Amino acid sequence: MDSRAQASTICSCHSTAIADINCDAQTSTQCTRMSSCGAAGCLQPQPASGEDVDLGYEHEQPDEQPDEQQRQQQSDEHHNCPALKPPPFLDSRLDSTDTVAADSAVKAGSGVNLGLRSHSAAHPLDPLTPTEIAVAIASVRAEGDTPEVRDGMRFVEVVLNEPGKNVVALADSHFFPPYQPMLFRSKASKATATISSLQQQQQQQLPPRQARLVVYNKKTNKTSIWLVELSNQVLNAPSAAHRHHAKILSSVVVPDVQPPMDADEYAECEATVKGHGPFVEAMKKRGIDDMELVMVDPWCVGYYGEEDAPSRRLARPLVFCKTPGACPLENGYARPVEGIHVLVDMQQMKVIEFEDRYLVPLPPPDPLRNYTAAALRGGVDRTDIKPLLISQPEGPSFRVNGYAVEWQKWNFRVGFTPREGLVIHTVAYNDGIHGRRSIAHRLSFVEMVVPYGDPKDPHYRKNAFDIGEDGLGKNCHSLKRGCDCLGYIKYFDAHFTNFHGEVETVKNCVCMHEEDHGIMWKHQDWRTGFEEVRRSRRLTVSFFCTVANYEYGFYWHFYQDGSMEAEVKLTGILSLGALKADEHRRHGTLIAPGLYAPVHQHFFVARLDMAVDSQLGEGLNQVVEVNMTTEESGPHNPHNNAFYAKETILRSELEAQRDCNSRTNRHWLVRNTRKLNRTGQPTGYKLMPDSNCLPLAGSDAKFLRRATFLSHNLWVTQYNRDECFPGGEFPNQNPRVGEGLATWVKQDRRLEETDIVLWYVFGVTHVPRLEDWPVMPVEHIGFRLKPDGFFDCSPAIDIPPSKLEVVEDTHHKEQVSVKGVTQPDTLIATLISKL
Ligand SMILES: [Cu+2]
Repeated sequence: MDSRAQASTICSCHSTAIADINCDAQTSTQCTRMSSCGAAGCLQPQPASGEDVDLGYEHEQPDEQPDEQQRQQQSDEHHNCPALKPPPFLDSRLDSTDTVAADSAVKAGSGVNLGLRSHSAAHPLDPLTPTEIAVAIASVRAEGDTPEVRDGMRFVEVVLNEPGKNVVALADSHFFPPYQPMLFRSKASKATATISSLQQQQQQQLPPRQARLVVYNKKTNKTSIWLVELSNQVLNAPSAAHRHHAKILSSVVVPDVQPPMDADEYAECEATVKGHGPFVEAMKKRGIDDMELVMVDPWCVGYYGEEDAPSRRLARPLVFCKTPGACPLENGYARPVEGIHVLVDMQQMKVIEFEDRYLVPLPPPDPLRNYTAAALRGGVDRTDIKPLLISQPEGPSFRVNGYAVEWQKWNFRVGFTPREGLVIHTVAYNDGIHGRRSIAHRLSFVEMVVPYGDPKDPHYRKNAFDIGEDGLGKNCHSLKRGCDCLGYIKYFDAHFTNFHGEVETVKNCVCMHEEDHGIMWKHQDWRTGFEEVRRSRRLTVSFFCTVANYEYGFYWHFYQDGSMEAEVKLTGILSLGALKADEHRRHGTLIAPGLYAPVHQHFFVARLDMAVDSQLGEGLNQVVEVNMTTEESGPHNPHNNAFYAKETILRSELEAQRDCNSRTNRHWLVRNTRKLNRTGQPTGYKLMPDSNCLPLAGSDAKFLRRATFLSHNLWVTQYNRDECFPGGEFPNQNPRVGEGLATWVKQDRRLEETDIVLWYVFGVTHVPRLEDWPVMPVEHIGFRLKPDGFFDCSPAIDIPPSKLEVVEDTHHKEQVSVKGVTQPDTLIATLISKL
């Protein structure tokens, strides 16, 4: 919940500006969202800078990059600030908000060229453009039978209806010519093309893009799903009126569901509760007269019984109160208001239940509650941090073309949805003479659950499904270079609908950059002192979101040894309760006098649609569980030292419900069933768990009805394009037990050689610490995907040696060397001279 309120953000790195703020003054804020349409229903699509609405894939694009002069012109057109010019090999559609290094000596053509074609048309996996979103919304709205129906439409989600894998493969045959030769279009020119080759081209044209809309009707309380075809002709129509008529492919009312809540609803709910007479009286009883100090955080009600049925759209807010006379940037979560029961009908937008049940004094203002810079926090910031600058004078080693990314030998596409946030599509590795080898079709986070362990009201009701009830993508942040990200950054924007059908853009919400990552490999010959060492570098793609009091950062790291890592960074503010003076609860941690943080868990579900050495959709993968096993004592193990990696094929979906086991170093391999490496073993990638846990709530806990997928750490399913969200698409107030993953696997589909989807469930049990207050230092959790027999030797062997660095300080310059170690060049020269 939250960001709720399109809450404006102030970056803490703007310390100068903030330090100048008088706490009594109204602070200025920066809105991170920009609407391209002023009023509900108004169709004024504003194409993004450089946005190309030409969806005709039939145009052959030139292989060559534009010449230097053209590149310079393009760059100048898009960049008013000379210091912010991108290197010319970067996407020419970069706009002025793309932050790039100010290094002047950027060489054209540096970076690796894997044959990625430049293109101006959208790839079928590109997220919807603002124009496409606006056209889809206008078309659906126009379908409303009456003005009342049209007025009641609220647009929960408008996303690309992702095409089938065959369509993606066809498109990739254009973007990555060596990959799919059988689909690669004939290169014959139109002038000389034969009739058959023209027919072939026609057949190979990609289908029009489609949008999928989730629409909630506030008047009827009905939820519907729409599919709209976005034809080229409509998007290029001369007037807005014509653009209303995109083709409606289907519309279905989904019974018995409540779609995710929206920031607009949260803001309205807060205002409604603060205007409710009995609530105002209850606040007065607690000494609160100024409703401006009150914070109302709506939480979804979950499903505990028929009273929570989705025939009503419900929220149970939590209430907090800031301190009178304190700074407007005060941490308001430090003073929870206990004992008030409020139930809000979010459709009618009115309080339908209110009860002032008991009185707990507000915690006294905690002097350690704030997290602003020193002047406002009332503390002292440390002063001994020297500048640390990331310098990439030749630019980055990645290349970007639209949403396609190449880095070193990796290539993939960036996607973004309001629900999942960042999506990584079509991950592949360029493996020399073996060509472009596929690893995964689609990677994303598809559900979260955060259950709390305190049995008392209101905490027992806190079981947030942050993806299905709210959405990670639509709560994302605009990131800022120097604060959120360091170095040479490529940012991607995200375009959404808001609740009223207006298109909003969050600039710079996905950050991509390179990071030094310490040592990749190293060996020193102890006899000669000869040493080889290579530094590791990783490419990091990430986004951050705020869900009520918490922040989550989602990172995908790509390494030079063929590994990938998924990492979640948890930070933000604890969800707190107030205690009476003499009260103690064992279900949490006392943070400050009267202030208490209940224990809880954070669970994440990653959906990994794998394609190891498979062409997309080919279905030649299987999953093998590996357990390190102690050899039985006997003639084969006379010294009792033997152990081995025991492999078990997970042959069906019911067999493939597995849990982590650190005692056996359990992990899972996704193997290609046909492709062998040089030792005759199947090629594969392994899923390596990090620390993990399972739910600590009793098996009869009500939230587990909706979260049956938490009962195992690993699930494996046969790919089905309709199976996307493990708790179903609408977990909010969901009365159905075990909907989603737990139901799908009852089919027990075969997994021995098929198109595999891994569902990895991982979590952290959070026993709050005093050190998590007032804002929690990042907690890390994640997993790795590592090649296992995929390559014939270390793919990191070809990383070149780094140059020795010259360290400069104010007194002297010296060459860095390690005492006792002969430099390689010197040693090699010596060895050669002895030959
Ligand atoms: Cu936590």
